[in-house]
Amino acid sequence: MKKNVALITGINGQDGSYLAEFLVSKGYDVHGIVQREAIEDPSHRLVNLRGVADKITLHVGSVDNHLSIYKIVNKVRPDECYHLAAASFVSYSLDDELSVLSSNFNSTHFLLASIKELVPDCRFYFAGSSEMFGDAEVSPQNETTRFNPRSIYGISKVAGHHLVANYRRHHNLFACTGILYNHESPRRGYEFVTRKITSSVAKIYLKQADKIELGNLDARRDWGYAPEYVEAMWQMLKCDAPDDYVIATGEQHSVREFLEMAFAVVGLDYKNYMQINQDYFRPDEQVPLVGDYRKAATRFGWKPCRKLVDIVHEMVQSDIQQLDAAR
Ligand code: F7E
Repeated sequence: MKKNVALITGINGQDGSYLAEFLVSKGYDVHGIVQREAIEDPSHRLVNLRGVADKITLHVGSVDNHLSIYKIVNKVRPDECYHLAAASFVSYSLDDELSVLSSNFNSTHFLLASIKELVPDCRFYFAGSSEMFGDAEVSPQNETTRFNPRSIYGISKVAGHHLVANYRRHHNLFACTGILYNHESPRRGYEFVTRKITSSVAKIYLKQADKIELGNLDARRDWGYAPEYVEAMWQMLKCDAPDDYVIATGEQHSVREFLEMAFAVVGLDYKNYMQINQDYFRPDEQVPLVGDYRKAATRFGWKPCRKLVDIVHEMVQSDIQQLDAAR
């Protein structure tokens, strides 16, 4: 029997690598698009794909280049395409950020246009974000909540989402947006607050550092577990009809709570190591970003399982092991 073929952009990132592992376990023929630099420097840039490297096919290409995307889609002829690649760090400065807008929007457009032309039956997943709600007007947010983005990143995701909805309506593509809230794991990038904390705790514990600098400890987020969130992406594409879904835990925690949990893993008190740095502050949020995932639960039975305290534990332990192994 012919295997299902999946194409993933951003395959070497946190979500892409978990999704690749998940789809391989489901018997898929998995293909991914990576930049030339990743192939040249696999020990750093393809590290997340270690477990499945010999079971997947990587294609060098640029999601910013229509011809490059078109050729890969034509070669792979996917049944499902997961568009995860994006400039994803959130900054509220509007200076020098236009490249985020054009690159995030164009890559989505190039993929959708290539799919429509070459493989119109291919099911398409677009990685939306809670940043689309931005300065949210209600809490928790669901699929009917008005978008009110406050960062170029959020604006780029709202624009991509509208593009997806247009291809669905006017070109009959099976295209979905997953509006994912923060989701963490040992593969999270070091620039995000959770990994910044767990990697610093590991360094402090191993006496390789003596402080951690953070911004607003009272900022709150809805933090889930990345491996569970990639399953929701796949489940969305398995539904009878395309639609958009909020994927979240419905619980909010502060950065301070995350810090406490992370230091508790190694039996230390964060107050002895903390330094506040105003550079990392962002404008205050009036209404917290917390997601209502009931539509996903009702339609395809998705629910978050892993508790934040267990996610934090896994991340700290993994960072300690990595530092230990490098000694
Ligand atoms: O910030 C606060 C910061 O950078 C979380 C991306 O995956 O999720 C992620 O975006 C919170 C914010 O993630 C520091 O102000 C305090 O309130 O980990 P973050 P994010 O901006 O929420 C969404 C859903 C995405 O789609 C994005 O792509 O933590 N915070 N002190 C700090 N944040 C950082 N980075 N560094 C600090 O020192």
